[in-house]
Amino acid sequence: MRIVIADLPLAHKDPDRFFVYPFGAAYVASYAKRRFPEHKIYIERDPAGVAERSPDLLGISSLTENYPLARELASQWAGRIPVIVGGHHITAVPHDLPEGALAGVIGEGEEAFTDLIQACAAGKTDPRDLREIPGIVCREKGAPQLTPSRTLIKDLDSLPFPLRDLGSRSSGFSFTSRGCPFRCRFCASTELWRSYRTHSPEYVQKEIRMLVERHDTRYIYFLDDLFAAKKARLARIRDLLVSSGLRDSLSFCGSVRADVWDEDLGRILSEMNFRAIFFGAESGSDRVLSLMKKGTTVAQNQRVLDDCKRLGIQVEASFVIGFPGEKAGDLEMTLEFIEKNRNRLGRIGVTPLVAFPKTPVWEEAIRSGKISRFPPWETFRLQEIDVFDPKDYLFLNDGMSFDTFLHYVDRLRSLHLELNSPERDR
Ligand code: B12
Ligand code: SF4
Repeated sequence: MRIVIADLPLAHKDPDRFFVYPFGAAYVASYAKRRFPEHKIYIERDPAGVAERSPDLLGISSLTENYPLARELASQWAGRIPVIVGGHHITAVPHDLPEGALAGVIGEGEEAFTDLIQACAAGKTDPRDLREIPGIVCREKGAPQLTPSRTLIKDLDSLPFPLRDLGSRSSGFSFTSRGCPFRCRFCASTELWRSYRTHSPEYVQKEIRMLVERHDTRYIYFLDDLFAAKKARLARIRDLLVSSGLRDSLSFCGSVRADVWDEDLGRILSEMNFRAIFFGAESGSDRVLSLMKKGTTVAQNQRVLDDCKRLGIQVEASFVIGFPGEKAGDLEMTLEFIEKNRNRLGRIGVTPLVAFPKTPVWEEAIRSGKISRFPPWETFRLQEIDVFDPKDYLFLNDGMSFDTFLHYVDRLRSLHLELNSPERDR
């Protein structure tokens, strides 16, 4: 069989400027390749390019914002070949399975996808044949039916490295853990990964060695939700990279949280050659951090910025604005926090809140009638403040008027432009 996994683009983003490795498709593909060496498996990033690959089975990887595109692609192929949808959106809203698609995979995709390939290869494409496969959704008599949920893969090291066949772009990214131990109220990661699991430091070292030897990688961006969740694991990764000499030709960036940060962690990252960290500072107001159930404080955020300045690690901090309950005074504090830390911040991200399906803020907006269960998904897009279009935005905040919010959007946009200017000396 020829199997194509389409990783869908975002309508409003230039795929060249915003390229990041499509790990969902890449893990699912490498797992299936190992189990079925007889099948040909391709990742396709251009929906129009799917036909050129003459697929016998089509997988589609999609988030919420690009789900309308997933539905369109599914409808082009459904009825001709089996179509299987995976990723964050179908996981959170399984009842939204496109008409004609054979199945949706809920959550972690490697095992369910291979079970489905096996069924399709054996000609078992009636939904009744698929009832025994855990962790999927199928349509029976037109209505989406879920099978029992699937247990998560216990040993992440049993997974092969993700397929890296996108030429020179295959390098530079790694995903070393699944999930996050925390539960911020706006985060859509929790629903998919359910718990926090990690690859061992030895697996991480092996993958980094492969990236260096095969792809001549010099800089690695860890895409984990929270790379720095466990200090002991990081210390071991650092030791392995130092003792093997790999550290000397590499630098890194990855995510931290202010409440896991301490002097020791800063030292470990610095010794590992971390050039930059990403962290969700989210707000300059403790009241809003508490509404978000972020579990961190402004003082902790400040400490990360102070320590990183001293250590020479660049900080890229992100902020969420418009959270339900946030007031004008809170946004004033966020502005002040950013202004005061101008010389400690690298680039910043400021995004108006989007309530992604199944997050606690989504559930609350459904309960209060502010969102319907099947809204137009294309409006569920995180808009950086520099391209923010108020026409498309669903404002969920009762704590201030939309006009007041827009006033702060303008002020924050100016700061954003200044701090993110390519001419700025960081
Ligand atoms: C790194 C990251 C980014 C990077 C790279 C994105 C990318 N292309 O991978 C950047 C910063 C660019 C980014 C941008 C965006 N991101 Co982002 N991102 C992440 C993050 C932290 C990790 C993504 C990743 O690499 N995962 C690793 C792989 C292995 O996981 P996976 O893709 O989910 O795949 C598994 C399953 O979903 C399933 N699966 C996936 N595809 C398929 C296909 C088939 C056929 C099958 C069977 C199964 C299957 O099996 C896979 C393996 O088990 C996640 C949070 C998270 N930890 O998942 C958020 C997350 C996915 N991003 C999110 C969002 C909203 C976005 C943006 C839309 C924001 C925006 N408008 O700019 C864009 C979309 C960009 C894009 N086209 O993908 C949300 C998605 C919520 C939602 N319901 O849509 C998340 C969950 C963040 C959050 N915590 O809320 N993101
Ligand atoms: S720390 Fe980050 S990844 Fe973890 S729950 Fe909060 S927002 Fe999500």
